[in-house]
Amino acid sequence: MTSHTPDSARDLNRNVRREWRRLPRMDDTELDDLIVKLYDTEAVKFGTFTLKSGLTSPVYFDLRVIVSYPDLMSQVSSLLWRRAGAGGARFDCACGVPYTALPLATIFCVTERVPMLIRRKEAKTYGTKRLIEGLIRPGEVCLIVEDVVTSGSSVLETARVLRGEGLKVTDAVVLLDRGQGGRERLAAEGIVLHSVISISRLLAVLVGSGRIDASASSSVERFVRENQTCGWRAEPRGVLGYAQRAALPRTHPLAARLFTLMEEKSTNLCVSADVSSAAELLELADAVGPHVCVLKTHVDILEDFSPAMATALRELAQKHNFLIFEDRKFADIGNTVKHQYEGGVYKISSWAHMVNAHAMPGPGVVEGLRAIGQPLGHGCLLIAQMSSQGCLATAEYTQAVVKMADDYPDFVFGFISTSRVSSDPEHIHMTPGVQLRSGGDGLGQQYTSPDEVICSKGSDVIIVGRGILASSDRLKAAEEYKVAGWEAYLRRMSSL
Ligand code: S5P
Repeated sequence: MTSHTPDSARDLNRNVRREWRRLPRMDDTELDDLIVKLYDTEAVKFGTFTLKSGLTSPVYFDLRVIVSYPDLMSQVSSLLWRRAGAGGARFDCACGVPYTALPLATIFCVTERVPMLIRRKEAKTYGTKRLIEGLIRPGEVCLIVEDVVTSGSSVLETARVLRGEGLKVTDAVVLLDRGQGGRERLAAEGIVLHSVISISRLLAVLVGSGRIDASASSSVERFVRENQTCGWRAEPRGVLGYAQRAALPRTHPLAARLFTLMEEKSTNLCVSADVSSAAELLELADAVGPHVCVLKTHVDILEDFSPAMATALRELAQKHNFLIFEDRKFADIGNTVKHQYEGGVYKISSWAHMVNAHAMPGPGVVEGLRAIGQPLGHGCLLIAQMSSQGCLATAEYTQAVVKMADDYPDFVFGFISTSRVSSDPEHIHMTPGVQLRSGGDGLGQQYTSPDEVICSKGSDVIIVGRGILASSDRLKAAEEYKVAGWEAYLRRMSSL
């Protein structure tokens, strides 16, 4: 059903666009004040909540309550407007995602003189059977307004309906981004998400104002980290099997080799060879070699490292067709990591197919390593999340790591993470902190089962150390983990 936007409305839009530059900026105090008000009105609650998905969450957002606070409604809609403007959104009309964002969009549109559209949740069974109410002019750009974004699916649903009517959707503005992958999912569908409040800011302000304590804040951060929705479930390209991912044109050659050998050997197990003597390392590599895709080393734990040992390890990697991953966790300026990677006693770049790095120092760390490793055909994993309790990586940090990986496709081919953090199927995810039994080690390590890592978290490779090393029969234990990891992968593929 096509209608024409009256010329007067378009003129008003033009006026509105000119006004953007004159709008007062959002200052930090105003945002902090809003966050505290949201807490005080119980629009944000902390405790134990069962979500629609069945997940138990330490935080709950119920923005519906703010309709009872007119000042808050007005402040929120003004902030949404300013955020969209500051983010460079350009639009002809706006539509709120039903229902909570409807009144917000209404205030926003009336105050700023923007034509509004209303999306029906169900088409009427009589009359026009329209899904959208209001004047639709195909080709115009419609801004979507939302209260909270988790996976982005509500925004996408609204976008699909609007696009189905011939409208363009390029931007969405949201009061709160939970940092669980919605932004990436929307970006994949061509929609830029502008958020007024990020989860990390919300937590920092509530801790700072004494509303919540640091432990409530870290349990929310952990929840956010461990419940990323931008994984393989959300991204159809990510549901491909290992062999198909090996064949994608943008897959890094080392990742392609790894995906291929995983499929050939039916294994997604990486054994973490955290042993202290060269002889034990070589013996372990020879024993578990047929069952692993990657053997991970901490070369600085060895008491008797020698170049000859490194050569022998390379021969075993060749014999059993696995890759060697030196878990060096580089974290310095580019020039220093370059020397650490190439030189010193260990000369890591001469024998390890892959290494990993923290993104904390900024892109220089990748550039330093890449200068040495890329010409040798080596690759690097960035550490996006860690398995240890109290890990400081926030959702925003993890997203920044993913962005950094995207900038170096010829060297960075995946992540160390507790769950899938990139929806790009060319990226491989390797997850440590895996045991068949849950629990920890008393020093902060937290264990998750192979099934959860591969099926629920959407990761690709399980990294197992003491689950195998502490066993009296390491070979048998490795075989058990290999079967558990592979069966989880087959289940994941068959459940799609
Ligand atoms: O977040 C991390 C990242 C890594 S690489 N958590 C980890 O545990 N690791 C490494 O994985 C850690 O250094 C160790 O080598 C291995 C886990 O060993 P496990 O004995 O606890 O299985």
